[in-house]
Amino acid sequence: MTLRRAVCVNALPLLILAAVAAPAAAHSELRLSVPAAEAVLDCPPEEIELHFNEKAQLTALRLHQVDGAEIELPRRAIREAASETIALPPLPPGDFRAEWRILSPDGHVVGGVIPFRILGDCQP
Ligand SMILES: [Cu+2]
Repeated sequence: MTLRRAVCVNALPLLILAAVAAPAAAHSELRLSVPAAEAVLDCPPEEIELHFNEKAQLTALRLHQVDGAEIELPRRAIREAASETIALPPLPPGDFRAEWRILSPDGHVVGGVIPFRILGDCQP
């Protein structure tokens, strides 16, 4: 009896924490990207990989050269997937920002920016 009461009292703060954390944990998030945010690359990447914590729809991905034009990316079908790999055209050295947006299964839109730098063109 005493033991059971102690367990219940200890479980209460955990339950409150879980209730507070639930809304934030409900929507999808970016777990990993390649290139990573703030990456400094010797050579231009040939693709961008986005890995999410669950299946989500990548509804937008835009790539800009900082102080430059938007770089056109290949068209792709929007699907539900835990990761996406997007082929890139040849990129020059410089600073870039990849802006992504996903639609979570819970209906929330989540987005972010991955800034990265390319140092060289690595042409033979
Ligand atoms: Cu959500």
